[in-house]
Amino acid sequence: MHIRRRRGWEIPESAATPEAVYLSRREALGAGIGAGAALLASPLLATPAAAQRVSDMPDPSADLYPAKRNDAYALDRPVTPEARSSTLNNYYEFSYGKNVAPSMTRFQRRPWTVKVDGLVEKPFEIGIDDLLKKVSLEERLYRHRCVEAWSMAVPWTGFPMADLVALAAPMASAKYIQMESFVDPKVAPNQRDFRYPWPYVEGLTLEEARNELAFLVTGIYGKPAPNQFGAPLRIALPWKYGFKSAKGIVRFTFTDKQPVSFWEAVQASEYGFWANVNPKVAHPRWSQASEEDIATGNRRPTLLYNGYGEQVAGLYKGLETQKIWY
Ligand SMILES: Nc1nc2c(c(=O)[nH]1)N[C@H]1C(S)=C(S)[C@@H](COP(=O)(O)O)O[C@H]1N2
Ligand SMILES: [Mo]
Repeated sequence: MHIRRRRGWEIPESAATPEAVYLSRREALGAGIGAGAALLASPLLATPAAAQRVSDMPDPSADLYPAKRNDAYALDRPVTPEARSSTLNNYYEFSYGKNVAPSMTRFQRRPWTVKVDGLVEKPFEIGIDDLLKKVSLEERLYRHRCVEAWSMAVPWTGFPMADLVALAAPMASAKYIQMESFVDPKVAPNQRDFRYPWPYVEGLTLEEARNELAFLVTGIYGKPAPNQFGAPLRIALPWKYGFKSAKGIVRFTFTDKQPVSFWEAVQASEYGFWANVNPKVAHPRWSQASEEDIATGNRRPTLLYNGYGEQVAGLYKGLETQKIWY
């Protein structure tokens, strides 16, 4: 049996509860005896091998790619190869491990409806392809930093979150946006794990959502995003830890109350609302002073706001002394 050293980030965010530690250990030890039985029982996998899996269906928005690159967002490091970034993901609805794609065989990217509600002039629901007609896609090179102290750099395709805020026409009383991921336990096996408060929820202040960096992502590497990256709609907030960047988003609720995020609900002592990247504030389980590049394994010092201070520092004026980083 091939045994290798576990790296720090392989004791993942999902280990935030003792139950999850037990579960992942059982998964590792059990070598999938239970999982094997589940596969046999699965009607989807019992279909002829020639039948196309729903998760492999072509994306109807493929013609929109590649989108023009916006050169305002440059990198200080090479782009992470897709072979690496697409096999080291966090998507707990599907897997508590990092190789998520194989657990997504039942995921379907269409139909996909996005709901905009709460403190807005006219709440609405819109299909993802109609939403794509109302915005224009561009490509941006962004760094991405997980609180587990690993990082990558990728070419996302998407549109500014500010454009969605404009479509929503928030009322003056709206101060925050809550983002919700999809719920479908038939598709996402871990949503049957009632120890977690599904759906995955994240939140931003309205001011953060309007910041130029807040980017709603539909694609990566010049094509529609593969499922494990959070297709067909996720967000990228490169100055915050990765857990703020919800995947598989189906709802944006404008509110006057600070949203309680998924991880905050699980373990408030470890995860807070702001989650701005800060090398000086250690997470209880991970120093944030440096990070490991998932492509090269090299470590580099972590930068305040993940190096995006020029764009976002102004959002936090006067808050620096608060313990706001988790
Ligand atoms: N719905 C949902 N969104 C999620 C997560 C998740 O488990 N579920 N994980 C988060 C975490 S912890 C990180 S680091 C990023 C990972 O994004 P990537 O797999 O594209 O690198 O997605 C975030 N968004
Ligand atoms: Mo993360």
